[in-house]
Amino acid sequence: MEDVVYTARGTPNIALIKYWGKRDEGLILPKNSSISLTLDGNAETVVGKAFKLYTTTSVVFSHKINADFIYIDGELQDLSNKAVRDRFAIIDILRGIAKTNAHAMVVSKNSFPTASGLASSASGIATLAYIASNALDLKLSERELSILARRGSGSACRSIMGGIVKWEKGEAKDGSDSFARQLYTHDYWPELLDLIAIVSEDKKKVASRAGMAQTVATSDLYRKRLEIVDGYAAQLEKAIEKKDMDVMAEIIMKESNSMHAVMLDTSPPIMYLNDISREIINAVHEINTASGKRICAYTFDAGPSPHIITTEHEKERIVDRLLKVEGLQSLLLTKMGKGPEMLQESDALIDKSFAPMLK
Ligand code: 2P0
Repeated sequence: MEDVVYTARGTPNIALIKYWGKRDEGLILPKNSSISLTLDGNAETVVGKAFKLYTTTSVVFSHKINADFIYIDGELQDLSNKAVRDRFAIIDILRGIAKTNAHAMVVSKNSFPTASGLASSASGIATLAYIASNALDLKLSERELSILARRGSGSACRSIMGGIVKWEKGEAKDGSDSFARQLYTHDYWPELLDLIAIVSEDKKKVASRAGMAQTVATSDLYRKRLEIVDGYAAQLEKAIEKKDMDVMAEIIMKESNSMHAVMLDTSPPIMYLNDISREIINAVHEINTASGKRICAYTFDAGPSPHIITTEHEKERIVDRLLKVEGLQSLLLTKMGKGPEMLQESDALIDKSFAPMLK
């Protein structure tokens, strides 16, 4: 399998029950279980700049390369830096499984702004785990792939599969029971939509990895969150089973607020939301109050841009309201997607002489 360029694309996920805090920093084991929707990369632009939500990654393992080279959005990653090396530890793990010492050339590009709170690390690391294991012909199970992706970035373990996904926190010290599994396929609830209201494309000031460690170390409110969050997950699973948007919306919003509350309780406080985020929070509550039931919910990642979860039937009135928000940069519409997929040779980002094509 060596010396052949393989290419795949994957997509971000949006957590409805959030992962924020590790019980093991090295193995990336979470304090609580989390639930997410894997997104369809083929987002529609309602207004503003057109984005698709794909990470496309090409990889080749070869003895003709004298070191590992990893390019993300045209930038060569500095593998002499330990934090960067840790992100890409899965290359070494895979080499160990495949019993090869071939070096890897990886070229990856996001069709959306990196590190703006749009889960580029989930999408990027999940796609890398998927394509690098394929390139080495390892035929890993979804469970093994999820554990592998987790080693690069926690939330990446959920982007290995499509639809509605649960990352079970697990109990084992070695992380062998901490992986994501699919609760429902992408077509379980075709009317379910995600409207992504982009309110800023700036790079975030506090990286999730450092931020969550700081929360675990300093937030008292965080202990309370850990008592509550698994209960939210169980309630959400039931609401999803019944396709009960009213109950689901309440849990999704409370859960997002819970995470941002412990961020604020961190010392020094972590504040990802801005005035436009807060205006959208109010708008969503206004819409729900006027409807007499909850028809939509906001949820924020580690960034100021909300995802508004709703259904096709309610789309127009919510879009109309969001378009009135001053400062909204783009509005994207997507739904659940299928997870990573192989692409053709013609989509490769590495040419036949192993030169990166930074297109
Ligand atoms: C999540 N986030 O569940 C939460 C919600 C951000 C807010 O997972 O240190 O990039 O690589 O495991 O996965 C972002 O954290 O952190 C994240 P690491 P990751 O989606």
